[in-house]
Amino acid sequence: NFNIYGYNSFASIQEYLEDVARRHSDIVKLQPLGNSYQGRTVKLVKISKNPNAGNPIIFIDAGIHAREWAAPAMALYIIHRLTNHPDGRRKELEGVDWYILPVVNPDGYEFTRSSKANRLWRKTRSKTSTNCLGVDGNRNYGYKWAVSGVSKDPCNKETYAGPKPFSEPETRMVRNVMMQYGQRMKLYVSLHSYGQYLVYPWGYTGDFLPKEWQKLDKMAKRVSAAVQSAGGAPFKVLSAGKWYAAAGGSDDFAFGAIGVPYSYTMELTDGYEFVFPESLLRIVLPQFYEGFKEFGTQIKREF
Ligand code: 0X9
Ligand code: ZN
Repeated sequence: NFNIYGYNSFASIQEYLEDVARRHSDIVKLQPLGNSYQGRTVKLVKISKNPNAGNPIIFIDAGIHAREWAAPAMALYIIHRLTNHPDGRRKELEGVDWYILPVVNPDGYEFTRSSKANRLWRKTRSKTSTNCLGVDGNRNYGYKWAVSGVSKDPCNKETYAGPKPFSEPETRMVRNVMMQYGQRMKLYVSLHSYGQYLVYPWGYTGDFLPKEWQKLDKMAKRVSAAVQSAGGAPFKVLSAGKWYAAAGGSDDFAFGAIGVPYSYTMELTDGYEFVFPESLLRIVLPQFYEGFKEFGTQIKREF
């Protein structure tokens, strides 16, 4: 019952991933990273034609925010396209390895699927106080943690930063991937929705930019142009902090703590806020995919 152009349950996503790994065992490996707070196993999908070549790695994650369903759908579509190339050549895999984590926060994701009343849940589902559940995973990373754009109140449903950096098993799993492969990681993209923004560090402040901002800006604009050429809506390209400052994001951690040279948060879709119609996925996912091909081309060219 898995539908690549649909919104799938976490269980059917897991089955799909196992199936892809079985059907394409020459290029796909699943690496279990650990368990979510409620015990769901989170798996990293590693796609490579030559895992021993030391190729640059593109790391994409999705679904840290529970309600942003377009993001896991995009991550899964990227896996689908990288493994089902029409002419069998898989140009995107030449000289670049793709590591994809389609659902970082499966507990939150399943909670948003469980009833209409829960559809707009954002955080994890950990018990953080006597009365309230959940931490905003994208305020929980340990770089400039909690210096801006966060709530310290566990009952805040949007931006509670957590009791300490990396309090959540979900953010620790992403951190561990970055620490394990960080030296080879040349691009990190965290998929979110909504609004068609492609933003780069710093996220914790809008007062200044990293010295490399022009390279970050240029690559993002090329990606946006590629999506537009495919008929998609362009992305607004700027630093995350100039959009609005918020600390503890995964993009700043990848860039500032790990040293990943290109790091982005990509806010997919526009016009429907968090509830993007399932029927439109078959239109937008292929358009966005052209942007990821462009990311691959740029990374191959530079590294
Ligand atoms: O606020 C966020 O976490 C992201 N937007 S969302 O609507 N998906 O919640 C933007 C994060 C941008 N990056 C940083 N502020 N570090
Ligand atoms: Zn988000």
